[in-house]
Amino acid sequence: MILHHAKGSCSLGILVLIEELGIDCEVRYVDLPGGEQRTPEFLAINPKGKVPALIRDDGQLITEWPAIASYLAALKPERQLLPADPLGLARVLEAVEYVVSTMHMQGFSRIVRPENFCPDRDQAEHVKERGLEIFRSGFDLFDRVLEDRPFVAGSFSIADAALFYAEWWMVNRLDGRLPRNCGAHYERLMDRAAVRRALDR
Ligand SMILES: N[C@@H](CCC(=O)N[C@@H](CS)C(=O)NCC(=O)O)C(=O)O
Repeated sequence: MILHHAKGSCSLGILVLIEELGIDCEVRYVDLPGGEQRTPEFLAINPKGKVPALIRDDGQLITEWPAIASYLAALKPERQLLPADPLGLARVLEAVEYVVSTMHMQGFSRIVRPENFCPDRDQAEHVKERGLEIFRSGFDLFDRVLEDRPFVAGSFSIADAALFYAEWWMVNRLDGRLPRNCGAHYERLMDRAAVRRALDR
């Protein structure tokens, strides 16, 4: 398998899962600030021009964070990173969707790419502020979830890898202010050997 990955991007969460699951996977780095994702060479790999992009050994491409994470978890069902029971499955997927669709795509994207939301440059600060509000309210929500448990769905799951990449952004790319339980969750993840290996790759 090959993971097309960019350091400091949401594909960090996928790399965490690859390390957690012990999956043999080559990592190919994509230079997002340099615009490599828009080159004909990369678009031939992933026409969406995004990371993460996973290529199976048979050449099939899998895109979209929730789909890649679910696929990887399903390769090692014994690890239960995606619960088998219907309610547990729903809880994990609703958390993943919220991180990816709301916190990332509606919140963080407004902060780093305000021009994608409003072409008027005068409005950029307003768009960024709204993005930060959305991003922060996501952490407030997870902070309540994490009040009585170490991981989003009780035990470690793909939802924790999703929340981790958002927390990593808050700590390393924004002002670092995470509410108490999310801060503890971030430290808990940083203490995991698999997470350290993912960050070192
Ligand atoms: N919906 C996609 C979002 C992926 C995404 O936005 N990736 C960002 C990095 S965090 C990217 O590749 N950005 C490059 C660009 O938009 O030019 C997913 O869930 O995988």
